[in-house]
Amino acid sequence: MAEDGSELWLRYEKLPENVASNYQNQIETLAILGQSQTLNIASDELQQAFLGLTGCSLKTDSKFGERSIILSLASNKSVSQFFTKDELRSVGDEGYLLRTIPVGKGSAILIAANTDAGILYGTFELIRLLQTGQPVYALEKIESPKYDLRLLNHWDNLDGTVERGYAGHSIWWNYPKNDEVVLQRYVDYARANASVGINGTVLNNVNASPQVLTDEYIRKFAKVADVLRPYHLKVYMSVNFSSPVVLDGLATADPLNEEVIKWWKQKADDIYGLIPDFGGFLVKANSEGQPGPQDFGRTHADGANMLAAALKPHGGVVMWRAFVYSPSDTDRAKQAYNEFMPFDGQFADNVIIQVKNGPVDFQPREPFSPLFGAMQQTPAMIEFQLTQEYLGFSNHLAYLAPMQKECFESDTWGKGKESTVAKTTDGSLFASEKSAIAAVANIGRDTNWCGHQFAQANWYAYGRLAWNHELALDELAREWVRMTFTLKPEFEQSVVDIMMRSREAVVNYMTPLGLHHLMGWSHHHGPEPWCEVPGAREDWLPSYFHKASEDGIGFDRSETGSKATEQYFSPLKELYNNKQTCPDELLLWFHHLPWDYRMKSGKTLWEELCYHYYAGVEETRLFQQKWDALDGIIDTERFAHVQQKLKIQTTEAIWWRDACLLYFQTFSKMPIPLELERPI
Ligand code: GCW
Repeated sequence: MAEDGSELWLRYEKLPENVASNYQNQIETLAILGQSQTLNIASDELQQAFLGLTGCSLKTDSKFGERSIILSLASNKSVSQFFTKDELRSVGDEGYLLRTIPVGKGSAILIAANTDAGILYGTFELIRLLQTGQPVYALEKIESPKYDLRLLNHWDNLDGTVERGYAGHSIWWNYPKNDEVVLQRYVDYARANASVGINGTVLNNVNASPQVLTDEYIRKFAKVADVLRPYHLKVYMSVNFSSPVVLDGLATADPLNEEVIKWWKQKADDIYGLIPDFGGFLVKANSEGQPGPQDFGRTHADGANMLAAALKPHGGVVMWRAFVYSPSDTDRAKQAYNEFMPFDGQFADNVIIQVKNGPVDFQPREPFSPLFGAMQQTPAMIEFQLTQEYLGFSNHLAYLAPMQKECFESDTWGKGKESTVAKTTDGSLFASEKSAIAAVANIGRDTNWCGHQFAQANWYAYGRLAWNHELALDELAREWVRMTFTLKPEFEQSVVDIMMRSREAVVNYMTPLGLHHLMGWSHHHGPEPWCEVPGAREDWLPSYFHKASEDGIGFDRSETGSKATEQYFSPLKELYNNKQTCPDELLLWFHHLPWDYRMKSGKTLWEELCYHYYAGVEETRLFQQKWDALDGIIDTERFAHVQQKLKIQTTEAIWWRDACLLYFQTFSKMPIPLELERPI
């Protein structure tokens, strides 16, 4: 067993003796009814897991009996008596039934599905139950995913660097030659994703190089696709809108030009010739300097629909990003909505609009993007960020599932009460051909994949939530801790507690009360609320967002300011508009308030700010204490790694707190409350 984190949560370490022997008594053989590469993978994984966890191997058989685990397509006659047609229909193409069935005088565990993919997902669910020490004698699960397309986006450049990557170089591009190691890495990547239900991956940066569409790179994509395919993981590509001009010298990339249309059609045909199950294109257009249809006086709909038409005959989709803003008088938080709403309903049915969870840019806390709930004629998908561009890189422990849950559960009021972001995107409120969700990956070539052992939890939990956004956060944390570290309750309790508090801690020491975008210029590391860059775009500077001056702090987006609140439905609009009802967590996102403004707590705004910044730092100290107390429970290597990271986190939390408060104090001219600065 490696102790470096390389196995992620798929560590099949021996369980405590009583748990292991319990499983041995209940499970003896593995019956595989059918033949396919995916079934072989499922069976190998289960055997490997069972052996590791119990110390005992499973005998395989083509028939089942008492104490079998049965992997079977539902169409197989010998299992069809164990479920109804309705149940089968309800699990769809990717779901499964996991059920204890009576066999002879005893019982067996049946994993049945309509497809091999469903069996693979069901197998990983059973493995998860075994790994976490759950009882398996009366299983009854009928599962299917909430989103159809569940993707990772890699911001990986072809030279091997990773934009906003903090875990080493790209796992996809520019490897030194060593095929075997690389291929094994891809297999492990595919296993990890299959184990949490992720079924698609974009292999290159949204700031896309046109080169990906050369034969050389299409072949490289195909090679990866061949490895990922049996794990039910499809490959997608980010494309550059100027590709026809750059690669083949066309005079224009105008999406209505015949030559251009033909060019993309041919490219799509070439890709599908090599990758028959290719997923589709992800496009960042007319955003942060990327080319797009607007360069030719055309619209987002013109651009997206042209690409969609090229992919349509092959069943591919276009994920068209709504991350657009330009230096203008309009509040940056309003721009995506303004640009996209006029086209709602004008996109082809295989276009999905990919919208960042918040209206600005992956900040530790933002309100949800007002496009959710508002775009009712065009499918919208959420884009989360797992790589911690704004949450301490791979140095800070920040369990992001609570942030994702906050977004899922936000009520948009788009169709009245309970029109949550989840429901407006998963196909349950607005009809869509395919519902989808994506997250920017935090994965690199580091041995432990994600830079920080705990960043693995974000990959894990994202996949699980994409499968079912209703899963409980602490449950998810608990299962990840058990799979990744140990079943020992004292460890689990402390570590789950740290995880559950961690995101709020980051918000507090970086950007409390709705503040945002206070980070360092360009690299985004550490605080720089004072940042000024001669000639720089105003909407890239922290002062654009915090607007601190002697009269107060915060961005007035209410009706007396930029009126961004108008992009939300009632009664949310009114709630945000009114500083009395606006939740504290978003107060300075929506309001500019004087330093002595009286908060709900009775404190002044300045004092409240100080309390939040100090509380954030205290939390990181608490995390250190809690972790230190666990010394000796897990392997030294991972223990020391986390211990060291937590030290950095505390140091940087202090840096954030002091930098922000001392800078803001130059305007507030108020003292830091004595009980904070000089605690007895
Ligand atoms: O968050 C910003 C990042 C850019 C990124 C961009 C985007 C890939 O700072 O690095 O570019 O968002 O999402 O397109």
